[in-house]
Amino acid sequence: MAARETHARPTGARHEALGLHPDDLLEMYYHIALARAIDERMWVLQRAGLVPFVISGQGHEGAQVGVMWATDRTRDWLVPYYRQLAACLVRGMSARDLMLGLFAREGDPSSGGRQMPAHWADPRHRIMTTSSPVATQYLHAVGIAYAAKVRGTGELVVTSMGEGSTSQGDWHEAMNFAGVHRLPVVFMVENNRYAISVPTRLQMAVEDVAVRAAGYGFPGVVVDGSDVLACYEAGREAVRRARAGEGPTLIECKVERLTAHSSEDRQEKYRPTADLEAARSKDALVVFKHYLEQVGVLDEARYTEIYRRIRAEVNDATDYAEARPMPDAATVGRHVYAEE
Ligand SMILES: Cc1ncc(C[n+]2csc(CCOP(=O)(O)OP(=O)(O)O)c2C)c(N)n1
Ligand SMILES: [Mg+2]
Repeated sequence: MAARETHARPTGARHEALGLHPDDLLEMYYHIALARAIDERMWVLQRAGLVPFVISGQGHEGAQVGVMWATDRTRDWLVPYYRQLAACLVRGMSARDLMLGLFAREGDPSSGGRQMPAHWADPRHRIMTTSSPVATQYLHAVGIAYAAKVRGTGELVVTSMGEGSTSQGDWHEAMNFAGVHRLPVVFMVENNRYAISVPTRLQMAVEDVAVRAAGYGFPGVVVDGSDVLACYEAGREAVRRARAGEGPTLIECKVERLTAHSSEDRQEKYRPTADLEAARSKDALVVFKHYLEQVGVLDEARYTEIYRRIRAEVNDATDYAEARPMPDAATVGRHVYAEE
């Protein structure tokens, strides 16, 4: 984290009540903007035929950065889902790491170039591998949280998924087990109102996923995912509860999916244009920038500097990953069959 150069006087602004320094806010904004820039570059590379597939975190970044900012990046765990590019950046993965995975190159920390894109993992940063069947990550998170509790390590686990995935039995089993054993886990649901083309009203008979937490004996809260500070505040309280042995919390962030489900989807087939336009007005990247300008933390010079840094990082990561070799063909059986 950058040295604290800013010494603004107290103004009664929301971030001050949360104990966030202006330099924290700038770092949070940088992570949101970097995630967006990497994601946008991924689409360009996919459309150019250089990489096979993209599934986007665009519209989810503010919620992820807000909640993750409340965790301890040296000891807590993340069991991510495919839209959590921004969460992985907060945990310490670099633009190069992410691009290595996209290009499936040697040295990709997620899988050594073996998994499809967006199946994030990084043992160096306690990011557990993302499984393709949705909702399995909640079970993995609960297993890690159970181990942390038994061992008394004081660690906690954050995991996340979309609202559609909460229809899976795995989700309910994980919620129940975590509630019974009061496990140190922060459950996120990133509710973007669609599961591919299926809208929420065809997926569940309640308005908010969060109400279901009551059935498992712990709190569920709804947060506006475009409000980064509100997400941070919810994350902080969930982390406090987990650390104090009070058990899990479910944080439902209402977010917007700003792209099609993936590069294999055409959302204009099922999503009205007005719906997408309304979503764009709830983009945390824009909303948070306005906040930072209002409280005098972000000015033209800082903004230009942040984007100069981001452009350089994304260009470097793209060139670096593209130039790396493919994994050695002789290692094709690694992690599948035992090696001599
Ligand atoms: C068990 C399982 N069923 C179906 C799929 C195919 N699938 C991948 S993503 C997805 C939609 C998930 O929607 P949601 O949980 O709302 O997450 P979002 O993509 O909207 O963030 C589906 C059905 C899968 N990967 N795993
Ligand atoms: Mg969804």
